[in-house]
Amino acid sequence: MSERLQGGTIVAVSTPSGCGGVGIVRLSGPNALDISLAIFRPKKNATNIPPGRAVFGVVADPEDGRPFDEGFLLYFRAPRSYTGEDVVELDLHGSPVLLDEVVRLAVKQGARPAEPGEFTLRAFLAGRIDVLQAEAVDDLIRATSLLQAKSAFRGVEGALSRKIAFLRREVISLSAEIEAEIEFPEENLPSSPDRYVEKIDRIHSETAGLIESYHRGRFLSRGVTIALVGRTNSGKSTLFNNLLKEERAIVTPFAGTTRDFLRERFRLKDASFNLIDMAGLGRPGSPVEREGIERGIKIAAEADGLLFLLDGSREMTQSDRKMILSYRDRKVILIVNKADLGKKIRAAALRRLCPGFPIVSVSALKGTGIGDLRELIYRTFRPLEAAEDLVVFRKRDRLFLEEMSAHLLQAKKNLLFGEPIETVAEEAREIVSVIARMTGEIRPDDILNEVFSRFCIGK
Ligand SMILES: Nc1nc2c(ncn2[C@@H]2O[C@H](COP(=O)(O)OP(=O)(O)O)[C@@H](O)[C@H]2O)c(=O)[nH]1
Ligand SMILES: [Mg+2]
Repeated sequence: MSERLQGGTIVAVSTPSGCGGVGIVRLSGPNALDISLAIFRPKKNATNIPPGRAVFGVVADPEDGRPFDEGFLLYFRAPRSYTGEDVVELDLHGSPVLLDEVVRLAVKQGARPAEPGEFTLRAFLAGRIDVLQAEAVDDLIRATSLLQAKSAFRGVEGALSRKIAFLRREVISLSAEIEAEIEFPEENLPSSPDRYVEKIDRIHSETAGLIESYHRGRFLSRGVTIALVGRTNSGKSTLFNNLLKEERAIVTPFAGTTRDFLRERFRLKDASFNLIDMAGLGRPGSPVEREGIERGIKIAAEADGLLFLLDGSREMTQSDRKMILSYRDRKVILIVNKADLGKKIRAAALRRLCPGFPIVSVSALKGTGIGDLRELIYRTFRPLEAAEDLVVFRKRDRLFLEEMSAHLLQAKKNLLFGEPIETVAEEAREIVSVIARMTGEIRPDDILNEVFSRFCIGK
């Protein structure tokens, strides 16, 4: 980290490693342009490089002058760049060998290889973004679904920062009122705990809303976990494979084929799901299967949603009914499988058993009804109502919010129990300092380390 806070010009390959049509080497710092022009030769002998315009040219080792690639140089003059410093991007062919060579040459010319997140750190140090926005940049890069990416982008734009700034203003105005009451007791300002309490409640409910959003954020970043449950041989593994569109799980006509559980990620539209296949519930045929069933029950208990499979070509048994009812309080889709073999289970009977659960009839083997099922899965288990929802993705931020919440509750308690008003003012000051740590306004090194060291190199 000590190195991170030093100046100088940094360089890194900013595109992912591997071959691609285009690869970008990025430099930032006072000598970004000079260093680049030692390696990059514009085709048209440009005496000055205009900022914000692509200049065509070749790259070469200054020692032998022989070009080894061609591409564009883009110059962003300070302070109008991502980092707030002079930034140059060299747009070349996406060959790792070639891009590494350009970085090596830039280092020879006096640049320093960038550490993970150092470009974004510089943007932060230049005051272009706060820590919350920097985190959002990383969330955006690492998003596993479009929904998460869209939500993270709102953070990059500063939606969470603005919300926190708003809460800060509210706390400061509360504390100003209280301070006035303390400072000028002779003016006999009416002490108004009710009004203070009301204000604290409002700030607290906004804070609690953000804390709550963290759970949705986890769905967005980790995917919603859905477990396939039902009796053995109902077709869980067949459906698992069908939903994933690959032959992942072993399928046989023998009961008890699946014992270990399988977990695979799949995407539906803008959302990401983790699907789990496991042993069929019911009476185990072997000790191995028994272990599988016990794990299965645990997995089902922890999953965010359940797909309950029934073999529709057979009558429902009493144990099927009991099993379904045991999941009464969960998010469940009831699936009547093996529709191609004729229907022994009537939807009406199922509906009576569990009025709240959506029911769909499919043939996992033939693939009929799978489109409807996908649509239903998406509608039932989709993590967010709208990408516009403000979401807190980071545990770090959740912890700060929880700290705020604790101080707010303490302040309220002090008011209600008639503690001296100074103690309430003290809580308000604590909250402002928590917010300052959260946004990076106060920035001890450990915060910087925690936030930026997890970035990719080149961002
Ligand atoms: N006819 C028919 N057979 C199916 C269907 N789905 C699964 N099966 C068969 O049922 C048997 C058990 O399937 P499997 O997926 O292993 O069930 P699991 O034990 O619940 O995982 C296999 O022989 C499958 O081919 C279906 O929709 N129609
Ligand atoms: Mg199976």
